[in-house]
Amino acid sequence: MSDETSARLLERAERLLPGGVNSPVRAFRAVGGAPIFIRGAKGSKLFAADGREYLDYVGSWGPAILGHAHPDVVKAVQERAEHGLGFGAPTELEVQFAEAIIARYPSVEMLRCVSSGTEATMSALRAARGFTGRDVIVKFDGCYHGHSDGLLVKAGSGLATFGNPDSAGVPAGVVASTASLPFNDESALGELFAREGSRIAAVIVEPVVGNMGLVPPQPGFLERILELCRDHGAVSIFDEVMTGSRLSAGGAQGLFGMNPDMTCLGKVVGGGMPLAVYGGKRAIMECIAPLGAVYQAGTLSGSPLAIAAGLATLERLDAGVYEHLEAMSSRLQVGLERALRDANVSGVVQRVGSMLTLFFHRGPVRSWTDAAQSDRELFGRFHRALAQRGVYFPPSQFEAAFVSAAHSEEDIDRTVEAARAALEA
Ligand code: HOZ
Repeated sequence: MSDETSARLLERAERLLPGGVNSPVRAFRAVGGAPIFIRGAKGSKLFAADGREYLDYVGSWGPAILGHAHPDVVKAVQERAEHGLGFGAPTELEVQFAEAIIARYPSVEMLRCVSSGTEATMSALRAARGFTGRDVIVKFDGCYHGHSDGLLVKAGSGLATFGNPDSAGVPAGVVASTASLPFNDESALGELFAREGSRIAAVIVEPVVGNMGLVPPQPGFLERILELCRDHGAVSIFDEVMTGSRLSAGGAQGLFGMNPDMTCLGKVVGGGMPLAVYGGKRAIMECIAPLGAVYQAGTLSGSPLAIAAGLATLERLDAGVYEHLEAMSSRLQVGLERALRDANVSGVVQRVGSMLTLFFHRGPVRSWTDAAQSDRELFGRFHRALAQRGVYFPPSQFEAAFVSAAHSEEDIDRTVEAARAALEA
């Protein structure tokens, strides 16, 4: 649903920006609606341009784990801004940030800051190729790792939403060395390694997928990735841009007790600012310039404002916050499951920690093949009906919803009531 103010703004925007937006999923086309323009946000609430209020489960697509405009995060950015917005030179803050990440991610011995998740995954793969001297990278269908050329193969999320599994404008030669396999399929991975193991530079995976909707790994799947990489001298990369410091202080790898060779972080660790990280084993990271021959650079990398927001966020993510996130998210899951049952609608709610998806699919959804069978038409109707009732859910069947520390029991109960009415509408 869109209000008149948003409709007017969209008309202006569409003349100037492709689809009126700066990132495709925001256009709401996947749910047959029009985007709601946002004026501001506080805690669990978004305020639309027309003044309407929404309970938010997009959370800026993940970063707003403490809720929007958390006073300590805002204060940290304001205080930092007084001292200059960026210098293109090292700061003590970057060192503190690297220490904070390494303390939370034992698998990361050395890291580099970049400005977006796309940059992090793209650079991690370059490092892995430089380190191994090999070309082939392996990903999984429905996993999205940003929009760099070599990764736009069966990449879930926005691409899948638009029924466009691969992007135009990507040379065939670039994706020729990307293999995409079914997620959760250990035998397909084993067979590929048996055939091509000596050519594989890296396997990159979202350890808990957020970009085909929320799909958890089957027991043993991630372990098998790490084992095959180890046995064949390939680099294992966990793309924790969505899950990092959200599923636990140490991300999905902290939750599962795993030790990948490399990790990509973004969203939460940047506290809502443009900041992402790639890091991992020292021997791999020492391939990065100026220590090694793998080049990667960025004027805004390590922006002091972004680092200040990231540090302020990480410092507030204590055990109490994760307990609250779990309690609220589980309450939401149970409420949505009951609402589905009572409305006699076929659907499944998949959740890990504070990330969840209601699939209009009988479930379980274990792979992209499963996710793609969801009833997207029904999701679109559900989404529009929720928005009419003041609940802002991710505008695609293939995106995870995020609960924040600012969501209260009352927020969750209101959301469940809205979902109940939306399912019965
Ligand atoms: N890449 C995000 C979805 N997985 C969308 C980001 C945005 O539109 O801001």
